[in-house]
Amino acid sequence: SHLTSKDSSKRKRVMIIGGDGYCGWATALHLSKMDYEVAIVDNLVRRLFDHQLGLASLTPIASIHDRIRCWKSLTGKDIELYIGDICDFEFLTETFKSFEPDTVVHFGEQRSAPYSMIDRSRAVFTQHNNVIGTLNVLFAIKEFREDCHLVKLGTMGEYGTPNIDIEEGYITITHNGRADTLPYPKQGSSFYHLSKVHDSNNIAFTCKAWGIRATDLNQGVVYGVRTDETEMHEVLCNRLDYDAVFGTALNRFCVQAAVGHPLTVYGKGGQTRGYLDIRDTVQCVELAIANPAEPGEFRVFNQFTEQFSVNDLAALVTKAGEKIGLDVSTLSVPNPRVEAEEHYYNAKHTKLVELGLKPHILSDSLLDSLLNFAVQYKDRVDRKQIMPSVSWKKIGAKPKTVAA
Ligand code: NAD
Ligand code: USQ
Repeated sequence: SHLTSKDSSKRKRVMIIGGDGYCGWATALHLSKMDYEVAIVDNLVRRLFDHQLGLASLTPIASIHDRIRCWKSLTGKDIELYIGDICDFEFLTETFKSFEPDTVVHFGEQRSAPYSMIDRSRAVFTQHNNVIGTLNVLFAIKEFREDCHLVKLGTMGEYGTPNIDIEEGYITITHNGRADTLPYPKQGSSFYHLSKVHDSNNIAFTCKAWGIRATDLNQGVVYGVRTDETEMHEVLCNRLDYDAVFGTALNRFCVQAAVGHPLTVYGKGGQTRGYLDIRDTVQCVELAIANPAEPGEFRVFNQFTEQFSVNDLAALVTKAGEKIGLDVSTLSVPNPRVEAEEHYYNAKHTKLVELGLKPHILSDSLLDSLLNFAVQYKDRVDRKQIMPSVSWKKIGAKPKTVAA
């Protein structure tokens, strides 16, 4: 009825694209808990990749329908669900007209660098899915919801590993006596990371041309699995990827330690990246939503809390594993990627802290709990999925099956 009409309700309406995934599911529950009106948009393609590649999350994950029903029964809160592909503009139009979002949080992309380097068709899929999906979101905002704030998940990997400090989005350069503040140079090192660079360019342009308000969250590597909301019930449990295609560094090392597999350090192990706890992912996204960008503003935040090299992580997991009685060894794996293995790295990350982020820094207790979590599910681990099988140099034009 008009009494509960969407625009008159004071609760902010947040559409979470990719809300069935690792970051998106945790964020959807957190925002629902914080009394935002939440809708999930997802085409479940991530679950299909698992089937196609023969992979599975360490944790058993319930269907999105069961997840949402369970949340409703525990909290009384509704999460709306729209199943479909954002590359289909008619579908996206319907979701916008029906839900009328004040904020769109866009997690809905193919996010694995190795997946994008399997073969030509996966490289093309990744860039099409990510770039066209984001373009459609920009057009939907322009056409149907021009005041809607776009919170877009980018990646620290857009910057690469330059031999100077990494700023948050922009750098002021003086050249031949003139100065300007320009987009920070981008050097993605996979077709996936480059898809995010292309997205950033499209978003920046539409902020200028159409007055879109957008926040690009250049997130580092996420670790952990539990958040306050997902641990309320086993049906709400989040996914935890440990395989060589979708698993990320620290999560993989904890699962490897739990099953007695040597830690897979690629190359020299000096690769340094920004990392953050998934509990901080949900906090950062909430801060960005609560403090929106201005119309026409293209705001960039570097979303991570600490820097580690791969060797640092291996040492931390080795020490934490020993404490709970695991015998952890490390294996130097020939690097399947093309990347710097020893390099300077110093990236700014102050803007989210200025908005109030209280970081969960990587502690002994978190490592201990993540390791124990992995031990609890260790019978589900398929050891054949641990060693990398996708090579940046051997990427082929022909469709490849990735089997160990
Ligand atoms: P994920 O694969 O677990 O989740 C992505 C979700 O998006 C999936 O549920 C998938 O089905 C959905 N999706 C993909 N394409 C879609 C489309 N065309 N239409 C509708 N839904 C679609 O990934 P994640 O780890 O949760 O990452 C979420 C976002 O955060 C990604 O954009 C990723 O690049 C970014 N990010 C992730 C990490 C990390 O460490 N996991 C780090 C930095 C940035
Ligand atoms: N690495 C190892 N051993 C492993 C796995 C990874 O040495 O077993 C190394 C990689 O070579 C790389 C680094 O660890 O140098 C990080 O690799 P990763 O797989 O953890 O992360 P990455 O491929 O960069 O991608 C992940 C997410 C992606 C997100 C990105 C943030 O999958 O969606 O964008 O982290 S960032 O790294 O800041 O670009």
